[in-house]
Amino acid sequence: MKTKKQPNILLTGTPGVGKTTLGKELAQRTGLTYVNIGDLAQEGQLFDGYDEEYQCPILDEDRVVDELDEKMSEGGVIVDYHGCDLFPERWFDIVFVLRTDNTQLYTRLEARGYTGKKLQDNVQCEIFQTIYEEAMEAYSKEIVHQLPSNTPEDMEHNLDQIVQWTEQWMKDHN
Ligand code: DAT
Repeated sequence: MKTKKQPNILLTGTPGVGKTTLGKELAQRTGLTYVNIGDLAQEGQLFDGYDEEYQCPILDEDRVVDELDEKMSEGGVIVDYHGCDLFPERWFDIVFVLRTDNTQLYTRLEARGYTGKKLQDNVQCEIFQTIYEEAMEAYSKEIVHQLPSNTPEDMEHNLDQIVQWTEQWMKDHN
């Protein structure tokens, strides 16, 4: 197996918790590559059908995994997705689940134009900590960390923590 010089990081959590904002800034600060799974699927049309209820295309998970597998084995990738059990466990060195208080999240998703069932289901997903539980099932518990993401101060603190972790990982592996 090839040894990686840079770690792979998964940023996951309910839509609206701040994965994209954090991931892009993290890429700037660490030099790692940011990959948004939604965008990747859109660009490659990696879809398999259409979800009428949520009015969105359904991700073709196998094709997404195939598309990224080689890049992941090289390391240095920050993956952003609102789910986590579709990826091979071996891909990630650490998993961060961003968490947002539900009133805060409601406001953010409403601003994004979510309404009705889509808005309610996403807020409920956060209340039931669905993605956190999915992450704890899919990955070794020691590598799964929750990060509060309510304020700009939280964002800055999270960035600092992950940058520090990344630097340490690279010292330990090079
Ligand atoms: P996601 O990629 O998880 O869907 P996002 O990065 O697009 O989320 O963020 C959604 C909105 O919330 C966006 O307007 C930025 C804002 N936001 C994200 N994290 C925040 C934080 N920690 N404090 C305040 N606002 C935040």
